Amino acid sequence: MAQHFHVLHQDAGCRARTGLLRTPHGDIPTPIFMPVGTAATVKAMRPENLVEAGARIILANTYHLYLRPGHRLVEQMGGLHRFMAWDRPILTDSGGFQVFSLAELRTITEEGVSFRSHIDGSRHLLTPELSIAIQQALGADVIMCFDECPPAEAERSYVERSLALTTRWAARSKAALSRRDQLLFGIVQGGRFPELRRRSLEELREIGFDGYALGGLSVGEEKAVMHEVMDACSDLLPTDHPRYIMGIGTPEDLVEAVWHGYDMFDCVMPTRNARNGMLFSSQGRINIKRKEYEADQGPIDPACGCYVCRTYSRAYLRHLFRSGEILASMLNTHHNIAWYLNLMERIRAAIASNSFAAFRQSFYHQQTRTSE
Ligand code: PRF
Ligand code: ZN
Repeated sequence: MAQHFHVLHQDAGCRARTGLLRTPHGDIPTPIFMPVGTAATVKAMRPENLVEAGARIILANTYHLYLRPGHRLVEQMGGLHRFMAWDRPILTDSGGFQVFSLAELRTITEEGVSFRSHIDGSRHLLTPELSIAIQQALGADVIMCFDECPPAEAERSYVERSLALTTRWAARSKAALSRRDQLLFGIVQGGRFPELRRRSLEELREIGFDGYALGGLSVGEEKAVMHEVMDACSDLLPTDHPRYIMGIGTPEDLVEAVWHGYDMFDCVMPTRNARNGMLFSSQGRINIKRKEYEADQGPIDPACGCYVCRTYSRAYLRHLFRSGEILASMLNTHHNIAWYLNLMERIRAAIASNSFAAFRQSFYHQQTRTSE
């Protein structure tokens, strides 16, 4: 039994479970959603707003913080928690995804990935050892192995070689670890091929990690493929370790992933969409710039008890957004994060009462409204 994770309750009717993840900065109830704070800030949110919105753990990115302001500077400033004035848990991603989605002129070798910064064009070589050194300097509670995330359309032979490389990088990531207080998670790759996913997972379990993540999902594949991969890995994942799906997703994705037995999630969707005026509600998505909200005195979501819904009308939020006001991003982000975290709370309550399968059914019926 892993000391840092406990399953609290296994739903009697499906694979969903609640759990508790212990970290140096406190315990986290699972299933949990982690708002994304790429550059040591969840855009438009002060830490106290995050706490008010119910955030228990946030995610930050190795790739961005290494390039700017530099991990040694963050370390000198007392580490990431002190630097950004957030004293709850943080998870850092390894850079193994951002380097593929953002960097220019990438070359992958056994050693690592050499690339040019998307900020100033400077050349760098990111390796498993450097990724771990950066993540140790930043000092997050949970850190990730350095991996290769192949594109959704990559052919089988490529994915097969790629996952073998990811396994070797995972072993090097673990060997590079010198701090004992951080949890290290392995990342399962293998693309859309269930048998490659299983191979990747078996190889990672052989090495042994504090938690296991599914990478390479939500990169443009069909939903059915994503569900098939979640399903294929579910049985092979150790039940007494946390299971994290990286970079998902929509509220529907989260419900589906929990149903398959996964515990941790992150996605830019609630924060990024908020800045574009797309708001979540219990009746589906709302596009706040639409004319229909011009004189709407109601809150974004009558079923949401967040600060924004308690205080402001749709009419005011529409006005702020159309005027390009900074406050629009702040309030919209606050609501979307609170809404996502409230969804996770309702998910945990449903599991605790063995009624998650019913919750899932009624959730699909409710989320009917779509935004355009
Ligand atoms: N690897 C890493 N981070 C990630 C991903 C991945 O495959 C994804 C894919 N959805 C998001 N973030 N290291
Ligand atoms: Zn709200």
